[in-house]
This record gives sequence, C-alpha cells and structure tokens, in this order.
Amino acid sequence: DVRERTLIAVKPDGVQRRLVGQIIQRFEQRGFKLVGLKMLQVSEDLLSQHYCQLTSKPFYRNLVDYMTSGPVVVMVWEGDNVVQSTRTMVGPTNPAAAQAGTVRGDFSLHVSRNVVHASDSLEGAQREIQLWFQGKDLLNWDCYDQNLTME
Ligand code: DAT
Ligand code: MG
Repeated sequence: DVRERTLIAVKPDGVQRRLVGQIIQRFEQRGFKLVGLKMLQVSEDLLSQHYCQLTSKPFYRNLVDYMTSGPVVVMVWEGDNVVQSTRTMVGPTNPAAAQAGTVRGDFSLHVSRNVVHASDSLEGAQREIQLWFQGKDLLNWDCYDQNLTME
C-alpha cells in the first residue's frame, strides 16, 4: 500500500547534535514522502502513552528524563512498506548492534541515546500517528514521482 505511513522522531540528543537535517535527508533520498512535521517539547503524559508498553521497565525513568530533556522533531513519512523500510534504515534498538549505514549505527553508541524513534509495526504506527498528530496537520499532497513505485 503506497499510502502506508509511519512515525519517525529525532530524539533530544539528535536535535542537540544538529542531526535533524541529515536524518530527514535519508528518508527523502530513499523516496519516502513527508506528510507531517513538527518540533515540540514532549510532556511526560504524552510520553507515557507513546511508550505505554514500557512504563514498568527498569529503564523507564531514564527514558522519560532523556526524552523530555529537550525538543524533539517528529514526522510522519508515507510510502510503500515505509514502516519496515524505515526500521531497517534506523537499525536495531541497541546501537552497539547496529550496522554502519543505519542511522543508529552511524550516529550512536548506547541504547539510552539512540537518536531516533521509528514505529515498529503498522498498528503501532497508526496508534502513534494519532497520538502525536491531529488529522488536519497531515498533508495529502501529490509527489511528482509517487506512481513510480507502482510500476
Ligand atoms: P525502539 O526504539 O527500537 O522501538 P523499544 O520500543 O523497545 O525500541 O524501546 C524504546 C526505547 O526505550 C529505546 O529506543 C531506548 C529505550 N530502551 C529500550 N530498551 C532499553 C534497555 N534495555 N535499556 C535502556 N533503554 C532501553
Ligand atoms: Mg519501539
């Protein structure tokens, strides 16, 4: 489905390190379409909903402190197989296991500062997009080459 969408966020360490442009560039040059983008300071409440499956983990407190330490840039990307493809481009959760060429493999070393978030499933992506964005802030726009992926 070419209308598949996923949520990608540059976490506070990525913003502090001025990596936003390079990270956006990777998804643009791969051919995905940006349909939503904003910068915000995340609230603990939003974060607890975003990471609802992790609230009982021992690292959750550190995760909250990290994710609320500064602004994040959150985006919705659209395209064929975008959820799985962007997960591959981002690399595994622990950057120590990430290959060079992935965002985490190129820009990070530790799981507690892994630079980006990417939804991990279609259902997760739908849930997260609704959580972070209002429908009116996602744009349906025609990209000149978007039919190429259907050939
Ligand atoms: P991902 O971000 O790859 O989807 P996740 O959803 O399992 O991974 O976890 C969300 C974030 O929580 C992850 O990006 C970093 C943090 N985290 C996960 N496992 C961790 C661990 N074992 N120790 C410290 N932080 C962890
Ligand atoms: Mg996850």
